[in-house]
Amino acid sequence: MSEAALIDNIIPYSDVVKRTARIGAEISNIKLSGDLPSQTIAAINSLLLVHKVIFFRDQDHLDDPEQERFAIRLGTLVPHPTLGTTKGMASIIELDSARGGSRADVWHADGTFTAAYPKISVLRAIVIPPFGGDTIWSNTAATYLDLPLPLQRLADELWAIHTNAFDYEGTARVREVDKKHFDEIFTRTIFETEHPVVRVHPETGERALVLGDVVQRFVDIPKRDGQKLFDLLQSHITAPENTVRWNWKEGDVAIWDNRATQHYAVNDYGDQHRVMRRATIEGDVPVSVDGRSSVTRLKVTKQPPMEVT
Ligand SMILES: O=C(O)CCC(=O)C(=O)O
Ligand SMILES: [Fe+2]
Repeated sequence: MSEAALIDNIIPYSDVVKRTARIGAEISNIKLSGDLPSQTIAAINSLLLVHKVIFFRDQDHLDDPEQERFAIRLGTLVPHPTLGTTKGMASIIELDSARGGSRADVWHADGTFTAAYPKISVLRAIVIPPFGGDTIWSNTAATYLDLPLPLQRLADELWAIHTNAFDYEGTARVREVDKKHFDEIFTRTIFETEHPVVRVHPETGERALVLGDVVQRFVDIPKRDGQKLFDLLQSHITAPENTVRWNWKEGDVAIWDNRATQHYAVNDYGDQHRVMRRATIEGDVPVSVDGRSSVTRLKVTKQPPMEVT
């Protein structure tokens, strides 16, 4: 049976509504849980591979344990490499706007400063402000396909170094509380990882760009040329035609294929309260077009701050 037929048997086409031509679909009439039949999980995975990010409204029945019971059906849960997890959970992190490090207003795929970065993230809206606070995703496989052939060839050959100690203040709207969180928690261990700029997706075989604001530089390319190349390629990723924007309601769940997307949480809700919880699924080490794998070059845990006497 083809994948399309599989989906239609389990999740009717009428319950899948595309949000844009290139990325995003809303799926209705499914109650996410750890108890879904395996055919439904397989259909969700197929929809994810096609649409890159899928949205489910009205999932208010989920709590943290049930979010993880569902997420674990898609793979192995992993803690965040520096943030750890919410107490008692295998992977869930909480992003609470009142606290530092909660505003992901940089273009990124999750955890690309590590080699085997997550393959899927499952994000649940807990508290949503009356205005603002949307999230935008881009399809990095469609972006690659849409590049002119000579730029595809150039990208195929490039490698980039991703680090969590990136230029955060130069990229995002950073509050004092965010800076403190970045210095003391997010970068408590500093990673530098070399990824191919084009990875071959392990399930679909598609070529997808691996970039984002955590890129520090390209391998063997001087800084100034590298910045221009980065701006050129990243600007195709963030082109509106390659993106979908989701206006959250409390109880919504978004699931994205982190191997073929980037995302950006729009920081336009001021001091209003916004809380999200994310479960994360382990990924595999990216492989380039010519069959080489990503490598972590640096992993250093900072010394605890010196005590002032
Ligand atoms: O707050 C959001 O909408 C997205 C946050 C984010 O980047 C993530 O959960 O990976
Ligand atoms: Fe993220």
